[in-house]
Amino acid sequence: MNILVTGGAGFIGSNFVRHMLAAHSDYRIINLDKLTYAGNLENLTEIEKDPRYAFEHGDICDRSRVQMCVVRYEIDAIVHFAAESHVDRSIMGAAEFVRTNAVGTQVLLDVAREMKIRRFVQVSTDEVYGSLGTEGAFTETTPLHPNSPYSASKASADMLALAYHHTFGFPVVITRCSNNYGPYQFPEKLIPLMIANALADKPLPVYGDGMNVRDWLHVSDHCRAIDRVLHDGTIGEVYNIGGNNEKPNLEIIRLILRHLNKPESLITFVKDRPGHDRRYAIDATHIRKTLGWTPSYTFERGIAETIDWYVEHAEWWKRIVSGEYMKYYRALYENR
Ligand code: NAD
Ligand code: TDX
Repeated sequence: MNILVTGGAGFIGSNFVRHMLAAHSDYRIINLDKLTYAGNLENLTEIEKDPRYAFEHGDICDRSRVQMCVVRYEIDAIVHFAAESHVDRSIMGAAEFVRTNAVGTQVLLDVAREMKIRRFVQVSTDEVYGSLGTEGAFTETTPLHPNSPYSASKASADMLALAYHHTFGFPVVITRCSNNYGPYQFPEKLIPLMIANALADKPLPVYGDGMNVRDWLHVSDHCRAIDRVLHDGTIGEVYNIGGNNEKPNLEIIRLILRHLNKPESLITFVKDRPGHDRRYAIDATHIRKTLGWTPSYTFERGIAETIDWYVEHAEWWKRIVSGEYMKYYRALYENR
């Protein structure tokens, strides 16, 4: 099978490319990525010379570029990760989110339909469901209620994908996963940001009261779930993916500090994120029952391995947290 992965130089995409090459010896993986600030070919150095892998630099909004990839590599299936993915950046400016996440998905769907692609996996997020109170969990039938420009743009993409299925019978499947953690996550996100700051003895900026809850899943378990949905998911269906692992942000931050032997005095409460969703929790019964997927990582093991990975790969994130990134960091956190 020849698979076009979009956004394969990002956090989850690069873990997925590695997973697929390891799990399927006869597959070819083509990575189409624009290399935005979040795309980093260093995430793929281990496999870049594998003859079953190819990189194509390009934008998913560029129709002819997408068409060329599909024809040249005789693509059978598309797994679509490429996105602007950070909620805080979407609050600073929504234009790129609408362009890549909504319009980019429409361009991909159009080309894929024209070229009779056999399967299209739309990689989405639990954030499209909005925010929960203290009880309950999102199921696949929970109405969409996106609250941030980021989640609104992802919900638009999901709606387009489902509309292409309904209208044209196009073979779409959608996955909606909870928060991922693991190696190669861009340091703007909670866990790598807190690890990097703690290692540098810098303040850890906690939004609001630190009691917002996220449902954390190791990235390799997410990749295994997408692999299952790609192969055996029912066309037109949505699959929630999550590990039943809800944690308030402060608990995660304290755990990181303990693991690194750093003082809790580094914790600094800052102004809340505007429109901050209070709690996410995923009910993953559907994928567990129908596709037999279960997470393999416990959170204790996954988070310990992840913190150690960032300690051992300081050169990877130190290259990122200089230059352009510092401009963004100052704009978001200075005087907050
Ligand atoms: P990321 O920001 O680390 O990576 C995004 C990748 O997409 C980068 O390599 C970037 O260069 C590429 N890209 C951006 N715009 C592009 C464009 N116009 N054309 C081609 N490539 C482009 O993101 P991530 O955290 O790996 O998330 C990947 C996907 O998974 C996203 O669709 C996101 O919504 C979804 N998701 C993420 C999480 C999470 O916790 N990180 C959870 C659920 C779902
Ligand atoms: O500096 C910070 N301080 C802080 O308190 C940052 C960056 C985050 N937070 C809080 C906000 C959230 O409650 O930590 C929590 C997690 O924040 P993020 O890492 O930005 O993730 P989140 O907003 O939950 O969105 C993530 O999960 C779903 C991904 O970024 C999305 O791409 C995915 O769809």
